[in-house]
Amino acid sequence: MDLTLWQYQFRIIMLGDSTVGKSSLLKRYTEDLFLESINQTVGVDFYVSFLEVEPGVRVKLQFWDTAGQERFRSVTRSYYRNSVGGLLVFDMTNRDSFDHIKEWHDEVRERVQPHKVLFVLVGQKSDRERVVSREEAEKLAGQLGLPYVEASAKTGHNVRECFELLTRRVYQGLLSGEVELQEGWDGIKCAAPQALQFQKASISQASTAPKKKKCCE
Ligand SMILES: Nc1nc2c(ncn2[C@@H]2O[C@H](COP(=O)(O)OP(=O)(O)O)[C@@H](O)[C@H]2O)c(=O)[nH]1
Ligand SMILES: [Mg+2]
Repeated sequence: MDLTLWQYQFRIIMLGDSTVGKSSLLKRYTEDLFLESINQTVGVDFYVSFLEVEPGVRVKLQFWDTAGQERFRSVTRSYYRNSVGGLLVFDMTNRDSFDHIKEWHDEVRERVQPHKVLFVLVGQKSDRERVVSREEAEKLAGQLGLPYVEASAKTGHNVRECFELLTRRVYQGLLSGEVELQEGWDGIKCAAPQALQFQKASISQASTAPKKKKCCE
């Protein structure tokens, strides 16, 4: 597979308290590595990976990882702004990190307006003894309207599922019109801008908006 070929690019952000294992999840997913003492992220880290969401439709995933500003609750607006997907991560062995999920969720939603970010809730460190039960995590996920996955960057359990679920959710959101390609916003990019222009023109001429919006056909 030629990895330089992609139809869409989604920008994804990692959210949640410091030390919940955001960088470890990314490292496990993109490099299949786990480090017991992972370096504190310095600057904003970028990771890239590719996923085929349906036959012939390849998505380039661009991940942004915080530079440890989350420790001081000082993540800047520019970090959120151009993102279409977010993994909301808490540590199942750390109740505070779970209690802060709603704040992360609300803060991001508020800051990205008028755009929308789609989330998946992740309970991390499933290899360790938990203090947050599956029931309460599922209840919160239900209240926020998000899917919930329990994972471990250490063992690799469900790591792929978290990222693939989020990617497919964004892709479905794109097809249904829940999220849209927009000029001047980098949350979603399309590899063929001319096709996008053409599609926009045909949508504005059509009396009813099509249900499926694909720019690369
Ligand atoms: N037991 C266990 N430890 C983990 C897991 N994920 C991360 N860690 C450890 O938790 C600490 C913080 O991880 P890090 O990825 O830097 O968290 P971040 O601050 O959210 O990016 C590191 O010492 C990791 O080795 C996991 O799934 N299980
Ligand atoms: Mg980190």
